[in-house]
Amino acid sequence: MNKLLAQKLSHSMRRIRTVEETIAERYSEQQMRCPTHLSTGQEAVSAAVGEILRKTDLAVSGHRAHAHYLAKGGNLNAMIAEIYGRVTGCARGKGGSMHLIDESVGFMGSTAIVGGTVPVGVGLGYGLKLKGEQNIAVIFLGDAVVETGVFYESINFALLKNLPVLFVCENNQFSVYTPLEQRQSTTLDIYERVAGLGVMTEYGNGNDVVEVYNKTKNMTEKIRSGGGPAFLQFDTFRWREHCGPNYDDDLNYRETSFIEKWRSDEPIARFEKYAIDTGLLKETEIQTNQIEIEAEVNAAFEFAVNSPFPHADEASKHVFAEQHIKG
Ligand SMILES: Cc1ncc(C[n+]2csc(CCOP(=O)(O)OP(=O)(O)O)c2C)c(N)n1
Repeated sequence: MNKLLAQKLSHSMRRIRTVEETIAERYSEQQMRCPTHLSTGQEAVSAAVGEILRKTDLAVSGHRAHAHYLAKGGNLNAMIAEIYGRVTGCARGKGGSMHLIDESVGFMGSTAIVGGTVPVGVGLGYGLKLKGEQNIAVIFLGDAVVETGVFYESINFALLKNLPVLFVCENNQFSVYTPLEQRQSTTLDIYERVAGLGVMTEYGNGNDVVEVYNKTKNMTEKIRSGGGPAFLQFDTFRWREHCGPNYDDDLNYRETSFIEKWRSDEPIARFEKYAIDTGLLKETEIQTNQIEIEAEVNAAFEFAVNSPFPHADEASKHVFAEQHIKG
């Protein structure tokens, strides 16, 4: 760890959190009219993986995609405008929070269908391999994706073709309100089951950005040198409700002791304590950084609010069906 990397990781995690918390704060203004799945508390995985990926690598995600899109270099103004349904949005205001895309930075899309982008990511990896490039395809997924059939088909194909694909599983231990142990056999942990399929795997604390960084770096190097697909499992914790801007701890689907354990080990405070204690960062630098981030985020919301809605003529433009018919 050096100072520059420490600055980047702190900046990236704070930027993601500030974006998510500003969405939560402003959601009740009723101008963001799409569902939003926030990543507050889960910032470390995106920040660390985002630092390692190259612009020419490709990434896909699911419904909880804001952090992945930003970490891959997606445009903040375009993301907020997308959530506001404006024509300046990254999907021209037609996708909303769950359908982010920016091909110019290799963020190849996110969808609301759990597991839906897994085969897409594997296909992207196949394309990269055929082109003989050293780039990799990253698939961000939640723990519930491991319950879908397409996940296993995709792993099989990635292995069969020895594809440069990295599966990054953020295990926040819940699928909406249902805990992992009511959905999956826990005889083996997720990464142990996946290892049984023959994939390189690694497991770590998803709230420890240094651990995520080191383990991901190590794995991406193996993939780039032809080692085939790999699966990373990072355990973490979502602060807010599954979908929406609120806290829902009053519903009691997560034990208070569980919430307190994870909240007390949250990724930003954990990392910055380490960085300050070891002289990598100063408190004043962090504060200045936060002020700059807030200015950037506020400007993005201003951009969105002042952008026009798409014209009605655009309704059937830039959609798959139209492309297909014209095809
Ligand atoms: C195929 C499919 N089944 C069910 C749903 C409803 N659904 C939306 S999000 C979600 C939970 C996903 O959990 P996980 O993948 O662990 O991600 P997290 O929300 O915890 O980040 C479910 C079941 C869906 N969108 N798609």
